[in-house]
Amino acid sequence: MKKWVPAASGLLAGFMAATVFFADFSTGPKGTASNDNNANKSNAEKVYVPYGELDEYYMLSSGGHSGQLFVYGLPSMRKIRTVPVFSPDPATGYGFDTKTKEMLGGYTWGDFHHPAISETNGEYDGKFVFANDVANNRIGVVDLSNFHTADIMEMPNMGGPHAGTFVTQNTEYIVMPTRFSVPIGKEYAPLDEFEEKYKGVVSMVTFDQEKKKLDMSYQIMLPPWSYDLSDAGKKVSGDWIVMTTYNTEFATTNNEINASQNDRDYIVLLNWKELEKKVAAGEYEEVNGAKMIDPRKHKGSIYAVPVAKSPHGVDVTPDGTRFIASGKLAPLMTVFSFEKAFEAIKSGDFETEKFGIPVLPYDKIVEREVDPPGALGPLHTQFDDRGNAYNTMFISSEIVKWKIDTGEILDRTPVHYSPGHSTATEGDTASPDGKWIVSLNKIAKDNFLSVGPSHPESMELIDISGDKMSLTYTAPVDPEPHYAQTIHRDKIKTIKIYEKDEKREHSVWKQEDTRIERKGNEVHVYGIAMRSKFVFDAKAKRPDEIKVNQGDKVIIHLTNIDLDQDITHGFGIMDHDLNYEVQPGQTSTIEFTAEKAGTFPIYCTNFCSALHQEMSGYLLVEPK
Ligand SMILES: [Cu+2]
Repeated sequence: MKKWVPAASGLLAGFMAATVFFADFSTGPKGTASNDNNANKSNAEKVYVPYGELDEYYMLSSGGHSGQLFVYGLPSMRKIRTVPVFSPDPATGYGFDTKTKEMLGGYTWGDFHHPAISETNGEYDGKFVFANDVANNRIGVVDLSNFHTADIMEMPNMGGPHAGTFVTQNTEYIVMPTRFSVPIGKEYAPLDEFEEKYKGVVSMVTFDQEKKKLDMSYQIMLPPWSYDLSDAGKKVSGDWIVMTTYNTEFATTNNEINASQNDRDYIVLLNWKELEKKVAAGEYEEVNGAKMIDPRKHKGSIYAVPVAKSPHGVDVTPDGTRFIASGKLAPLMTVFSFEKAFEAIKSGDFETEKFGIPVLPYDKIVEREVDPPGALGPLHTQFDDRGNAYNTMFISSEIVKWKIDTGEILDRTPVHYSPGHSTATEGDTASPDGKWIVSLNKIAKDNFLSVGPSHPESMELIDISGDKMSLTYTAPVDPEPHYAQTIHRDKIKTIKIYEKDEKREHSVWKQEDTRIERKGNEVHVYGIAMRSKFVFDAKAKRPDEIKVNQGDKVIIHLTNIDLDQDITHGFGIMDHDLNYEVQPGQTSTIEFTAEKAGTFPIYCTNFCSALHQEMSGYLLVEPK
């Protein structure tokens, strides 16, 4: 194991300065596996996916402030696709066509933290993946039938949904608790009035899978603590949500010191089934368009559990009986029992009350504290299929495997370096697969070719199928993933082409139906893209010409009538900052004002055939 020495004395200072020096940079994945199941396979063989075969898992990883979703194959760790969610992407035209531009709402970035795959009975069902935007109070959803963003919604009354995204066990709700407390509606209020006027708000979002629409069901007003991570219960705890908090000190400045004074912060326990009933019974106030429930006025469904200071992750065990909080500043994992919490709630056994929220007695809820010697900075817990938990240790740069039922430490492996989250195969479900875990490392200096002072981050693949963990492979990654979920490939069912829907608005399926219609200053183009040409108006002298007057509003509806897999066409207009794509069978619309007079080539930007180079046309803008 690597030795670590904090830059300043004391764990707190060392962690906060985030300047940790490692004595040994030489340990990395070794050439041979020590794992029993794979004793005869080298690490290279374990991750090699031969030509013609597919990876067994999809890893859906947050792209941090790139606003994108990264899709990796496991175990090869090959990047399969980048899916833009909160940021425009010229490669796919996302944020350029009318629909997606409207969905982005004028933002050009978002801070994507925690992907959550939709669940049925506590299992990933492979239909959708939800994501939070911490920067702009948004939630997004990617349709896993086409790996495109289907909807984005901005949430009122929030200060950054960091603690989400997590879904309840049948995707009844997507839970989005706030990181930065703000006054409701973000109205002006001096920081001296923090405790009284600022609030932490939890948004309970629903998703209509047929209409592919997000909606706000209700919000919960909570004290101005910071909500860090959350998880939803399963089975016996299926009606509950758990969330960690920090800054129960109400610090408003120098938070790295001032928000770490109390020995204990809280886990907030919410019963969403009960809250749902209260909202249905009208026990809410309308606040900026949201149904807001205040626990001080409507008791009986929100409780607090004291926990070691400044916790980060809280994760529910696959069987739903326990929740495990990880320390960040306290070097231990705490295992709490849902059953014991339910007993305390039933018998009204509360040690105190904070903001009208009953606080359950720590000693009566806790099952055990797990404190591996020398392991520091536990952040997150993942699970296997054999009753074991795996914790990332940010400061001591390792993953610790331990037995949930006994707290016994079974194994430890170094990672390189400073792991945040990790993702195990099917690791957040009621039945994890126990095959692989990927450590998402925040720092990876000296591991890859340098690209300058800022080095690539890394993701390390660890075989967890045997008794001992085996560090198998490491891959660099763009900045800066936070979390990922890993789903078996059998659960993902992608469509081959978009259905040929002749009634689809603005679609054209035959060359002879293409046309350019003028309505005052608006020019509507109903065109097609096919190998290897554009047809905007079949009856015109030049069917691939769009001629407008300077100042016209131009609306181009383009349908790709090549109904073959993977024959995607692009549509770029020179000097206009415009490029969008139409996948097979898709109709997309782009709008712009022809401000500049002149001659502008149009070309297909997505290689489609041998005569792709010829797939072009002209936009002619006649001067005023
Ligand atoms: Cu083309």
